[in-house]
Amino acid sequence: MAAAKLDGLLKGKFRGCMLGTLLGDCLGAPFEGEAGSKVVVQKYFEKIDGPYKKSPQKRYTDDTAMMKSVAKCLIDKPSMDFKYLANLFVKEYYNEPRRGYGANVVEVFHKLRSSKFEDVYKPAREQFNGTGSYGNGGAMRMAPIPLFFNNNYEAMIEAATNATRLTHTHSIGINGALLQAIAIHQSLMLDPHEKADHQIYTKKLIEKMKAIETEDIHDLLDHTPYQTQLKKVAELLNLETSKKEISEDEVVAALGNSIAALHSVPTSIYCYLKAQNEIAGIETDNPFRRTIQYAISLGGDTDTIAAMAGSIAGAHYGEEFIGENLRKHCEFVDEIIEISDELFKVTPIS
Ligand code: RVK
Ligand code: MG
Ligand code: MG
Repeated sequence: MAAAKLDGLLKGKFRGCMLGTLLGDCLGAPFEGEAGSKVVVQKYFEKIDGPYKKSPQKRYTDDTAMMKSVAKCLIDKPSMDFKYLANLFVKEYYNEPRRGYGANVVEVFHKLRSSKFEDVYKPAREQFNGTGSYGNGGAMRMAPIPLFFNNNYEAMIEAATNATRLTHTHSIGINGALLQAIAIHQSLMLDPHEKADHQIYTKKLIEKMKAIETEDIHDLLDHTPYQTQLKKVAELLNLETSKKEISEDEVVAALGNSIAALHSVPTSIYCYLKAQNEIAGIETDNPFRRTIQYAISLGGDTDTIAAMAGSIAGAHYGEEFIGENLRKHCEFVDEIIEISDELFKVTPIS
């Protein structure tokens, strides 16, 4: 393909991925903590994806707020200055504290500020009696990192690890963020008009997690928990290929829908892969909408699971698959496109 065309394709994928986080977050947030219902969520999407009626825009939450800081850090300091990133997270939080942050992470921000950012990794390390947070807060803000480091896998892993360690030091929290980065990286390489082969896609993820899950995890019996979850993702998708319908309850029982990274990052990957095909009860031809609509239908941590699934789907399909109607209902769309274009501008393209 000609270089200019490839350039345009990648720019659209940057926008798609960043918008994927924003739209999943804004549209999923009203359902956070609920039990999940395909019927209710289908009606909700019919309204917002139907003829436009002016209504208050849905607000983004901590997921987008923190992703914004990761992007700004890469734009201002492309060599990645993690002290600067910690400052951006804290500044963002104190500017707008009511964005639905996790309880633990707020304590980390207080400690970072009161210690004057002396050792930016120390406050997170001290949380939960020294085990650190296993929440999905590292994973939810990942999008800009695999975009910026799309040409350098090793540098992506290092940056994703350090960007997460500022708030999450439990290996479940860190490895969940790495898995999210790897999934976005994989989807970025796909043709927007072709489906990913779910068997190949999950096999590649499992291989990559094999190189990452090498240490014992003190409070878990299974020391390769992400590989275990990814195998379940593959099994569920295989069952569906052989025409067995899997209910939302079965998905939640197998993969989870909680704030824990282990029980939300593999779930998001499943939502994205499953939503490449039609899903009973989800009436749309658009695979991006289907991804976030299905993610929200699972209930639980809806803003974050939809944001993570949305950013993986957006990296695959690009912004042309993200409809105008959905965009109009979310705040900050124009700003995210601007940030995404700035990120694209500073990204080394070989
Ligand atoms: C509110 C015990 C632990 C733990 C550990 C639990 C926003 C705690 C976003 C903690 C995302 C919560 C989400 C979240 C992102 C974590 N032992 N419990 N070792 N580690 N927890 O505070 O940024 O929605 O109950 O670090 O990961 O939309 O409060 O925040 O859904 O997980 O929060 O962990 O949260 P935090 P986060
Ligand atoms: Mg949130
Ligand atoms: Mg959430």
